[in-house]
Amino acid sequence: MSQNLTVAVVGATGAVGREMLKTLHARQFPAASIRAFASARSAGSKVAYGDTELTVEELKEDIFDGIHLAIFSAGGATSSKFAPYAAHAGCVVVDNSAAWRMDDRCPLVVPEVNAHALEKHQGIIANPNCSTIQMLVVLKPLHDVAGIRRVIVSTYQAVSGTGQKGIEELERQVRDLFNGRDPENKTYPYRIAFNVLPHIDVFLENDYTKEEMKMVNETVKILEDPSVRVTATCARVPVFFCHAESVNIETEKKISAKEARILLSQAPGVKVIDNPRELLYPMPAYCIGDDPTYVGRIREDETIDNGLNMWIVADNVRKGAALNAVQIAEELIRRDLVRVTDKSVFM
Ligand code: 25A
Ligand code: L14
Repeated sequence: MSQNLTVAVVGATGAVGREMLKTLHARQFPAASIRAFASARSAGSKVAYGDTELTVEELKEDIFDGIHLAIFSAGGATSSKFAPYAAHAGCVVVDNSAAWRMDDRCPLVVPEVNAHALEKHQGIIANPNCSTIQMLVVLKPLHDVAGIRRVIVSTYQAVSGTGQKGIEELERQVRDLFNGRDPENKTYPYRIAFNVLPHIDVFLENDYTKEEMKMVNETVKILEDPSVRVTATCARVPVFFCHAESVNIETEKKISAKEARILLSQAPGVKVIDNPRELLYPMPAYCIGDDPTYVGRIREDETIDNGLNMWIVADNVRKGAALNAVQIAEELIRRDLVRVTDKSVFM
């Protein structure tokens, strides 16, 4: 089957969509044909796929016949509207937006953590939030041996999390400030250049942001363990690529910092950079374009019996979005799951 696959990237002109095309090409994804879709305003423009260029087509309800697999990163509204048409046409969707993540019909998957959840898919598979993905790649091996009871996380998130328009906002504001011009706020409510915003996505009834509650709810769904309690503060920092996270965990069983370092150095998708004496720790500026999730600053929390602190960094556009989605697609092929059995589930 895989030799004859036609694959669509929806939102191909965006920051994540372009990275998806790069990732599919670099990993020699087994597709016979790749097609690029975006909104009407980009139709006819070109996007790079290896040494070749694809002409961007307009996304419409009826384009999914003959497409076997579609990877979406075009925002929640686009996914809500178009993913059901894809599934109805027998096309399996891997969706990067928040639209389907908490839907019981949709597996929410980090391949290193819960690839088995793909077996029950019904046509739409959700890619988790970028901050959740990198945290769980590191926490899963610790949870398996020590049983995580509580997580306190603070994030330092790059502007590329908001897509191309976030990248352009930081660039423009830095240029304006150096040229003595008043920077305009188009994408964020306040200036992001030389500032930190304790605000990502919208505020909810409970005064948390939606981004913070995604980390809480998605963690429970992915670990399949409602006993894991998470509390989060998500902040936007003036960094272009890579999210950083300060993570504190309390565990059922004691695990020393040394044991955690050994365990994590063998974990899939994780790279430990942790040598305080040599000033070695992960940082956003040095992780751009990399596949692994980096962890360092691992140390015991001296205020409780069983606790650890750590610092986690990953490229949000790669592992946080494009790479994780492509890994899901690869896993679907490996398990022979690129097919929709009940085409009316989402219609
Ligand atoms: O709605 P949400 O869920 O809040 O999500 C908002 C946005 O966040 C990004 C993504 O923006 C998303 O749209 N995003 C989501 N998850 C992310 C994650 N995990 C994430 N970003 C990082 N990490 P984006 O800019 O990356 O991509 C948006 C893509 O969606 C297409 N699109 C929008 N509405 C659509 C649609 N496609 C089909 N139907 C619709 N109704 C959108 O295409 C884009 O591909 P477009 O044509 O509307 O916009 C093209 C714009 O992209 C920029 N651009 C393109 N190429 C380049 C470029 N800029 C610089 N260099 C280039 N080579 C331009 O800004 C252009 O306007
Ligand atoms: O995937 O950083 O739910 O602005 C939505 C907004 C990811 C990050 C998601 C941001 C996101 C995001």
